Amino acid sequence: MPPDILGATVDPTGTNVGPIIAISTEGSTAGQQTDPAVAACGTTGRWLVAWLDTRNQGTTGFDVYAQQVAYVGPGSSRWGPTVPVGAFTGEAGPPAIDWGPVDGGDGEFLVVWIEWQTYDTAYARRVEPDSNLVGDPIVVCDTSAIKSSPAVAYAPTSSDWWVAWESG
Ligand SMILES: [Ca+2]
Repeated sequence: MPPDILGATVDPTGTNVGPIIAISTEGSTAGQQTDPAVAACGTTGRWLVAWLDTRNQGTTGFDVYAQQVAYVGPGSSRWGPTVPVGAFTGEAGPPAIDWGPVDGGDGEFLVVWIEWQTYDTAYARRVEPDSNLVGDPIVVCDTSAIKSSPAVAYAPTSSDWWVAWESG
């Protein structure tokens, strides 16, 4: 069986683990879903899970998709649509993700990944807490160095994102 993305809530003491749910539901019908990353929205309480996806391997190769999950107490369930965060014709690498209160409302998630086209490019994509994608993917770094292992965090004091990756 090709890999899918599963998840579960775990309470702070680790004594109560919620039911395991399917976050990607393509299973054996549409490629492989691997390498998940997750962040929580500080206002809605929902999580956004992003992963590497080969559902369109014949056309766009490795892509990054994302799906929100809501707490339903106890446990969790899928919320809203699965969205294509990065679906270029090149090969995407595993994503990283964080959430920040960037707009004074429900904030935004930022998903980052490395994309191989003719060389490696570090990309970021803004995702709103209703799963809308904001604008086009943002080019963070397009030098010709080999890149991998992106990471991202939000800094509330400066209202900036910090993106890091392995280079060379
Ligand atoms: Ca792709």
